[in-house]
Amino acid sequence: MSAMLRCGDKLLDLSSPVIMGVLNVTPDSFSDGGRYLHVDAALRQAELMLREGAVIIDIGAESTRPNANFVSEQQELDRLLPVIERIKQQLDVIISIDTSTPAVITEAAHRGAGIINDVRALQRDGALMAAAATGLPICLMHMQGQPNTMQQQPHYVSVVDEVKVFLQQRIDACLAVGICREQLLLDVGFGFGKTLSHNLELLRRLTEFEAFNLPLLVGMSRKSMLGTILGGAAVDERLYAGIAAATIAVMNGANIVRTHDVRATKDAIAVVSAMKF
Ligand code: 7PJ
Repeated sequence: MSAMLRCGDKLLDLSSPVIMGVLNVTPDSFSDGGRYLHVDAALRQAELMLREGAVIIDIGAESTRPNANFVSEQQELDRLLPVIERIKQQLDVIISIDTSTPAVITEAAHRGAGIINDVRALQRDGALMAAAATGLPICLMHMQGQPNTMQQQPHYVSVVDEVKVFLQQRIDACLAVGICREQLLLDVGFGFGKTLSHNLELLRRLTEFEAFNLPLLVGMSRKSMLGTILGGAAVDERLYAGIAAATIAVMNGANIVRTHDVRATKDAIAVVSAMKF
């Protein structure tokens, strides 16, 4: 795996693990919905995460929680583009865009986004071509099913094998449209069509995904898998469990940790880095 990733006009150093801070510009995200709808508030939150040690800010306008409202392409553009422009103007940070929508991929790249993060791994019509045209790094994430129904009855014969096969298929689809392998990042998609035991098996066996020789991104921050482990802890009671999960992920090979809790997660992974890298 290459230690340096070109993200538009910025370089991402992956020689040790880094933090991707989550910035939702949705009115209905499960943990911080509604708070950063306004551009100023979004900028302040990005600034805070940057000060706390985030290297990437991941901006999303579509909530993928079960029963989230559908977001149109226009709504996504309206929510995201002003925030991207403002952060790009004001802060020295890599902007990642959490989207599956081709027009959003294209417009975000024009405004200086550095990474495309797609929970649907570029499976929407036109997304592969749109992403290829940007030349930016792309995170391919595994999900079983669709966001509104994915947690109803997740089923796998072997979750690790099935996620590997899916990711390989999406890598091949990217290569077929001229995307370079070196542009790709992989994510097993914790919580996306997975039971607690599926999530735990993926976390325990995350090292196997190092065989792809591509950077691994993980996101478990505040997710319901942590709430379940804790016997029903609410979203705002999952911080310490999230730190433990992020620590294990980094010990098992994760290169980028996507989190709402930047400061705490950064300190935890610093311990792993000090030991390992
Ligand atoms: C993930 C994501 C994740 C990547 C979300 C939430 C749900 N992108 N976008 N990986 N999760 N790459 O934050 O709980 O796990 S949205």
